[in-house]
Amino acid sequence: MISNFHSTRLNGQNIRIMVQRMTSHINALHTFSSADSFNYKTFFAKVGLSAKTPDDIKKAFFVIDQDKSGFIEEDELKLFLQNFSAGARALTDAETKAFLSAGDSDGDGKIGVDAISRHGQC
Ligand SMILES: [Ca+2]
Repeated sequence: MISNFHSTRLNGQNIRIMVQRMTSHINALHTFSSADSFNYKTFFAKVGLSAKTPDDIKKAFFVIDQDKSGFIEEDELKLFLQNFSAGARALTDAETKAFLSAGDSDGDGKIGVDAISRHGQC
């Protein structure tokens, strides 16, 4: 048998489409269209990430982690909503900091994939 490992590798475009489909029938972004209205718990619940498997959540994480550093840094977090819709606004500084502090369990100023997975489970 020839391994099909390579055909199952993460594909950014496919993941992006998957994430967009998740949001297409739930107008989650509209809920947070005004400044400082963003709440990551409500957002995860609305897009259905709360009900996804850890693998699904990790796939979403790697879309947000644009430079593939393994962490979501403040800049990436700020543009978080634009991964779901290109026309979405950037988070405000207050929203970004609140989101960051919620996911930054060890105080290093960035969110690791494990932290995101934990959030998806709650
Ligand atoms: Ca990163």
